[in-house]
Amino acid sequence: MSITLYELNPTRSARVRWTLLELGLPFESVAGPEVFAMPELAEIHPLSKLPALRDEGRPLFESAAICNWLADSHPQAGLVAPSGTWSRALHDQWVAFTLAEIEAFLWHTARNLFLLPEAERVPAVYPQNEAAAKRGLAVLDAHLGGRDWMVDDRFSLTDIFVGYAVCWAGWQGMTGDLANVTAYVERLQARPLCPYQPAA
Ligand SMILES: N[C@@H](CCC(=O)N[C@@H](CS)C(=O)NCC(=O)O)C(=O)O
Repeated sequence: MSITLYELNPTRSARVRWTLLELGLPFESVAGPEVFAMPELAEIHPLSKLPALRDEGRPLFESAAICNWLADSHPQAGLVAPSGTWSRALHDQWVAFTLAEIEAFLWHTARNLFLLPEAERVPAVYPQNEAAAKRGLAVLDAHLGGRDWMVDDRFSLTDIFVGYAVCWAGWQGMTGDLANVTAYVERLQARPLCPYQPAA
């Protein structure tokens, strides 16, 4: 078995790192800012983004696709419910919700904060994106009232996935008034294999 993860902390590659660690899978890490310029990354990801993975030589990109593949192909670990179950539908629901209703807005702000050339940045999008991300975060806060974890009230891949976006929002100072989300982040970061950093 051979798995190579192209990564850079604290990008979304942290989701894949945590999934691999929870599954107990050995992997080679190709890490650092220089990864973005590597031809071998461009051979996996058409936009040379992270994370990217090779599994037995096969290329895969997008954190959701990679994490689902790793958990699905090691079902004995029970990290995600099998396809065709209601629990899996809920996992898919929260992954899609996180990407569409929270992470897209965090990413749009990040692009305008430091990725785009200065002349192309539009600071006017920050408050709009923050308001939109907070609507999604409020949904998670309500869902987490009275439960510790996102699906079936047990830690799963859903928490690795959703947890990254919630931590990212925390790094941006957006979660201070959300008590359930704040407690959830503390639970996530208390897990021994969690690679998500506490907010500065
Ligand atoms: N939807 C993708 C996001 C990929 C992505 O945008 N990754 C960022 C790091 S978090 C990146 O590689 N940025 C470099 C760039 O945009 O050129 C995923 O979840 O894997």
